Amino acid sequence: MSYASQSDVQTPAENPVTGTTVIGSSDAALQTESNGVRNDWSQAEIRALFDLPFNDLLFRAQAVHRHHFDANRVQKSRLLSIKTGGCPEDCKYCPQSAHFETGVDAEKLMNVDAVMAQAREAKDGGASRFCMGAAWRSPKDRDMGAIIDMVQGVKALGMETCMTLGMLSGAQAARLAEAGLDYYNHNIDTSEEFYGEIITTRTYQDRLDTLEHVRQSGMNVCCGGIVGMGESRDHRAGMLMTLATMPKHPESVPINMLVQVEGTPLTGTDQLDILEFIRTIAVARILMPNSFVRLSAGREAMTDEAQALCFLAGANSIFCGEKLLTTGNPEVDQDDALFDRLGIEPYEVEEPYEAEAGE
Ligand code: SAM
Ligand code: DTB
Ligand code: SF4
Repeated sequence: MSYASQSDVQTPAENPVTGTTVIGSSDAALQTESNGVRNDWSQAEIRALFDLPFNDLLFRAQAVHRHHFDANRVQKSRLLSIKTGGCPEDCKYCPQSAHFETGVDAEKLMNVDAVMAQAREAKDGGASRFCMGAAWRSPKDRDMGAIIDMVQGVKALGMETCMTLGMLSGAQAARLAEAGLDYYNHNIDTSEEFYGEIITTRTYQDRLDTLEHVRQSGMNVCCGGIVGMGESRDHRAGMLMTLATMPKHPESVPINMLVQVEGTPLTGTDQLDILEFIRTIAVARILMPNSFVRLSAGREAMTDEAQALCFLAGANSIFCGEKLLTTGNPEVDQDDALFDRLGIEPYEVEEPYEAEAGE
């Protein structure tokens, strides 16, 4: 059934993620698709969503979004690079890889006090989650003590914690979960078919193995990817299919627009049409209706209008603060002004995700 024919009658529904009552549609297809989260999407179905007329796709994504979330709320996370540069991996998009001359110098792991000072600042700036990133292939056991102190310290401030440290063993994931880490970010980055064009120092299966360790540990999974790396629409559909066919969808799905950094092999790649980026957000929203879809890297180069369309397409999370890990992000005042103009309120602290059985 087409959503274009949906009735105007709206019924309040309980949002499974935020617990708030939202206005949803009474349309039968929407109820089925959005309440019974699906994990069996096919490549053809996903490609058909991408191929919809833009207005139909956005209408449909917004309908799904409203059924699950307050459409006027966006979650804010703050990023900090706790260990910058000198990474042994060769990800062609990344300014922190030691394989490329990008002007990003290798630094040591920050000390816990310095991280805490940044976390306090992030909290004062309205972030509800603090995400700490390290340019590692995987953490060394000798670093785990400091990492755990950071998790516990930031949690004590009343913020949610997220880390992205590279590949984890099952034992490392269990240790982080035990320390109270709320989210682990580990992106699949692109489709399995395109992966080898972008990274040669690890495999797609390595990524999936770590994601499985994180899932088994009980932590929330934050997993998404990058678009604008020269991939095809089928590759974008394939990336979303991997995410949307996981036995349980990632609770958080960052969609990054490639930030082209001088010195990385992907500099000079044809810019992806911003409307195609917005389509990717919309399709992610339809496929994973209970997940927070994060409009991640690339916002600095986007107009306010493009970002507004991303929110209309179902993005409901951003990184706030002038810096991502090593590259720029919009000024806080600029984001506040945009939220005001759009009537968007930030989530204070995101409610824990409570997935239903079978998701
Ligand atoms: N080293 C860890 C890893 O790769 O999992 C954690 C840090 S890594 C920088 C985290 C993510 O940042 C990558 O998976 C990628 O999706 C994203 N990223 C890195 N460089 C980027 C760029 N230039 N543009 C957009 N996203 C980027
Ligand atoms: C994610 O998906 N995007 C963030 C976060 N997870 C760690 C990182 C974006 C990095 C952009 C390039 C940089 O600033 O170095
Ligand atoms: Fe290293 Fe992560 Fe950058 Fe790849 S994306 S080079 S693993 S920091």
